[in-house]
Amino acid sequence: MKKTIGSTTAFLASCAVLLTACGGNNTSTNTTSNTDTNTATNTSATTGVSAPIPIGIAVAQTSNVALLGQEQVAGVKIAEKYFNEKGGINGTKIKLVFQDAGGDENSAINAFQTLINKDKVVGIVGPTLSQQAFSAGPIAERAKVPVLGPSNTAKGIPEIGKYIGRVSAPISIVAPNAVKAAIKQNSNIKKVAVFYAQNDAYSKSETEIFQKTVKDSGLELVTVQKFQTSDTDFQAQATNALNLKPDLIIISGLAADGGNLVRQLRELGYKGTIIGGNGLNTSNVFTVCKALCDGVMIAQAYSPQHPGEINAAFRQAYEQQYKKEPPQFSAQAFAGVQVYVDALKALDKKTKISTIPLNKLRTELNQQVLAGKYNTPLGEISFTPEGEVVQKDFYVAQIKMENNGSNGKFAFLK
Ligand code: 1QQ
Repeated sequence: MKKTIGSTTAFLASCAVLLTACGGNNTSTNTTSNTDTNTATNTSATTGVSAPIPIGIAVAQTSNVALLGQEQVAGVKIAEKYFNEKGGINGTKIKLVFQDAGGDENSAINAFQTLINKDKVVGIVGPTLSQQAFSAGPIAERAKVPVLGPSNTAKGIPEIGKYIGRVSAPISIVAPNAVKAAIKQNSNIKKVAVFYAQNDAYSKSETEIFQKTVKDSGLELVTVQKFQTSDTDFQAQATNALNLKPDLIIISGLAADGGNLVRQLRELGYKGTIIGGNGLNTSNVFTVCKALCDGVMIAQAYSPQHPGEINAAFRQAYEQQYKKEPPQFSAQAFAGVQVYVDALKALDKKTKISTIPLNKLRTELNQQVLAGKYNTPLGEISFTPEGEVVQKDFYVAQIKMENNGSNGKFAFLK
């Protein structure tokens, strides 16, 4: 794991600006290793990639964002085992290389730099947040390393560059489903209060979509309240909103802040419907809002019920290990690894990838990723030329807590 101390952080931050001075096959990432020479032998720019084939994973393993990132780690680990047991890349195993992308932009930049320059990965799955992707993505774009965002849902992610795609469907497609489901469940909804974290790119993007959907659905948007993802006390905003007597409250934030906001709204006596955005889409919110999480509705880009062999295998492996149904973030992260595996297999059939120099392989992999169709646990997906995921099926789930207030589940709505 990286250390981000003092001058190293400053150095990497300046790399982000001055990429030409820092990129390429350098030894700049002295954050992790004083034996950089050992990484240059088999996976250098000229000799091709040796077995096992390194795929980089840069998701949040620490910070509050790890509430979301740990589900991604679970998903990719299942993918690594599953695809290696199926023969890897036409007989050559893959190896996931993890660098903690933490919860902020600098940690994601550091993780990307290390994966690109030291670990010499063929492609990256990460980071966790759109907020981080807008900073870390350009690093990979400049180095011509493919990136698949496993959970970046804000507007504008594929547009970061030619090498930046995502397997996470954009919020503009996913989020409106929750509003439709809420109206279907309660036709008396008229007044809507919206909350969002103003320091987070996904939250800002999602609230725009939610607000538009509310208006387009003929509902009255009575207030828009702002907070920070670092906030723990929401009394002022919650009181402001509740004074306006909303029948529906929609929250775009992350798990810790979003969960606390749900709890405080209920503690203040709010009885109406609550929709949570993608940042609340984890059973890790259960420990935050406990019994008061009950009833929160969240749109989904994955259902554990999705038919097909690969989802059955993924689900079985997940349930065996974690004793619960796989969540969306795990399924999307699995799909990210799968896209690389399937694309590498296709490339390898044309030219043995062990003979392709790393720089060339990264570029060819990027092209192959965009060209393919993938039968994943999310269903069949493909990509637009910009790297936007094309996916068919979306769902809405509602949190059902058990009376003890610590266990619960996401119940999928019909
Ligand atoms: C984004 C998101 C987050 C909620 C993912 C964890 O959707 O940052 O785009």
